[in-house]
Amino acid sequence: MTQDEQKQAVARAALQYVVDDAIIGVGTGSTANFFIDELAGIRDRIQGAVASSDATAARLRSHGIKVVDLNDVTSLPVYIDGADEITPQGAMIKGGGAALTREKIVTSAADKFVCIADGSKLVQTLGRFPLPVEVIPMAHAIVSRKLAALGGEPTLRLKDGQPLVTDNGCYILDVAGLQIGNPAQFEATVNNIVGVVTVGLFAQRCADVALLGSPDGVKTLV
Ligand code: ABF
Repeated sequence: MTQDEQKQAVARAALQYVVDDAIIGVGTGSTANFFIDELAGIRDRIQGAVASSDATAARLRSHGIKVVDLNDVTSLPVYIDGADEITPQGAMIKGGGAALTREKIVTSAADKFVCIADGSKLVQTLGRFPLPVEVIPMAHAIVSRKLAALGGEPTLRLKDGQPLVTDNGCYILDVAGLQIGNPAQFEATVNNIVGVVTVGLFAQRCADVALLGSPDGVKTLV
């Protein structure tokens, strides 16, 4: 199976976790987009979806799926989203799609986090993918220095030559050169740096289920 075929297969497999008559959380990225396209086929079974980005909200609406404000729900039975890296224990690096803050917020409201990813995302140790860190614009230089002091190689994410601005009006530092042996501890450390909005480590709250593509089908982890 190609990478896209794996993404489509795990997106289709994730439909089994959709709860009838519920409002569900939906993530961001190409794999999440495959899921949204599959969800369209059963859109009458759900009441709507909370989106983790403006891009996801637009795609949901294009399929006639009602987009619900997170402030209008008390909890979500399930959140389905991709990842940039995931360990066999379900700890993830997320944020390659610049939606890490809203993804983490929606994750926090979900009873069950179902991660969907092609097999290339499975790693034993997180860090080969540069760790995204969303920061308040005025603090990107000082946070960058503090991340370098932790052993990272931070780079300000650019778009068309200018700092990329997230849906929340913030910047992103991508931190290369890390081997994150204790993801939950490193998540707490980076969270405590003043000026950091969100670190793209999902380890204090891992995926509850991981559907991973492989050359011979979908494997369920965690
Ligand atoms: C999103 O899924 C992001 O956190 C992450 O960057 C992305 C993975 O992208 P893709 O599914 O396109 O590989 O949740």
